[in-house]
Amino acid sequence: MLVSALITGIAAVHYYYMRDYYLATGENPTVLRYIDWTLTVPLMCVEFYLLTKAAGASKSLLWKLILASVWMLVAGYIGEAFGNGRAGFIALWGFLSTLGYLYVLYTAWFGEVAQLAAKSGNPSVVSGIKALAWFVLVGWAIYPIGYMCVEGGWLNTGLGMTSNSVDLFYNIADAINKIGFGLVVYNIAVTSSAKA
Ligand SMILES: *C/C=C(C)/C=C/C=C(C)/C=C/C1=C(C)CCCC1(C)C
Repeated sequence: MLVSALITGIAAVHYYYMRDYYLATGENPTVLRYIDWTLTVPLMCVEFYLLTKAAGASKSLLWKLILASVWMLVAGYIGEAFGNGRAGFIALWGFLSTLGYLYVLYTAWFGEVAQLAAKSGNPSVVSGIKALAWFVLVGWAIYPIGYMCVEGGWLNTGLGMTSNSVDLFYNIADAINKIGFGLVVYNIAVTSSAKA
């Protein structure tokens, strides 16, 4: 619960900064956005680790998840900040970023996290990890949609989406995922403590 509070708290502070930045410049707050994600997404990996720790999750699992998610964000930042409308560059870094995403997605659905959840023998951990895995599959997939709206991105050139849509998608996705993760973790905490 503490980690969930940190995630939403850190995001809240960054949203105030992002609002000020947007009002002052009229530009997308890309740097602030990625600073926020670089703190909050690894904390989501910490949640996966803590929830499966009793079933034997190792530190190396935690580091693999953190590394994959930071790779995803660094590659995405490079594509977004230095793309300058170049379609090939943006697609390449978007692809490289997606590799990190797929690693987290795989681990949550079929890999170590899923296996440890099954091993835990705790039904609220099993269903909670499944719910988080759904968030990673559906909620996290909104971000690449936003990314593809940047100038030179596939949805920008293909469907005429503007770079304003980037922030719209990112804002919606942040609300869904950060609050969603928090509610799932809260539910696990409440149902597990009721049984204990
Ligand atoms: C609270 C913030 C969260 C959960 C942020 C998640 C961000 C992503 C899942 C971003 C993914 C990206 C790709 C998979 C490819 C294109 C570049 C990114 C960084 C937007």
